[in-house]
Amino acid sequence: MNAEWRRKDWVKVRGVPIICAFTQNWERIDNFQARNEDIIIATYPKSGTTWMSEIVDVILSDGDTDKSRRDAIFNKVPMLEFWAPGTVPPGSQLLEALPSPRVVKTHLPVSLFPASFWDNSCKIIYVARNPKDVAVSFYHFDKMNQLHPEPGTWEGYVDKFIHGNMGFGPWGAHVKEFWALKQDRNILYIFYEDMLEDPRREIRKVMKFLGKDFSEDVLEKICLHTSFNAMKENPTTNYTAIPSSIMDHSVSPFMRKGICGDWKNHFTVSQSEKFDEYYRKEMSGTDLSFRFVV
Ligand code: PPS
Repeated sequence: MNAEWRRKDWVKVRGVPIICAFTQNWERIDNFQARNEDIIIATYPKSGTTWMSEIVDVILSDGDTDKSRRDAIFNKVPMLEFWAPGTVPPGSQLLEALPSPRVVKTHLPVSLFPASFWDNSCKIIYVARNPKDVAVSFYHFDKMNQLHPEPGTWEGYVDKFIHGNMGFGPWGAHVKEFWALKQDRNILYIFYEDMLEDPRREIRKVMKFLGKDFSEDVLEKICLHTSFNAMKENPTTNYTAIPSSIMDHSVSPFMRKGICGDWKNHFTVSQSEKFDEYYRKEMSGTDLSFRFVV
């Protein structure tokens, strides 16, 4: 990868910290032309995006898991804002070449959503995860992803998370904005912890949202294909096909643990108490809540 983009600090786009390399030619995002049939998978980073992407892809393949192995997840479900100039082409460009129905991955908060997503009433699947596990997963990801700034110490990282100094901005605003919008927009809001607890139930919700109805056998096949272990072993979903100059899996694998509660192995008691206080403040005045154990 071009050294110019390595370990650069976030660059703000209209106040939102974004991976430096992604911020080149931002008009490609603002002017992105959505299509009516587009399905958007929107998330705060490390909340189950890849899991949901593979679920949606295999649902659109009518449960044909061989078909879903046709290409790497980042080509089948391009991330709109991604770009590693000189190494990986812009997600917006990959999307332009895909036939409908396209599945679009994005971590952009509502304020940076291209207007055409709303104008076309695209279906949006939002996946949210408890912030303690998000912070842990993001920390390990920042360490292995060379396009991100170095995360520094875990102690400092907890403070950065609480103050919203994170790639794609503060977690709380992200999850709350989509929660508030789901009343009026075409948004299916799903929790990572619910997917872990009962994947069949949550996959059924996604099927229904996409207008699909499969037999229990096909549903079982989708569950197995999208289990953590299957996705960790599958080279099309485990991100090992991304150049190692971008993601260094020897530092931390992309498919790391896939559980709820790894935060207990990272937070000290005082960090956890401070974080609980932050979480209480963030969630006050909303009916949104998260599970920290399943
Ligand atoms: S990214 O980079 O923001 O798109 O990452 P994202 O895919 O949102 O989140 C990565 C975390 O999701 C876990 N994961 C899964 N968990 C359970 N089951 C399945 N199938 C699955 N696929 C991915 C992945 O391991 C990351 O979580 P951590 O806690 O780091 O293991």
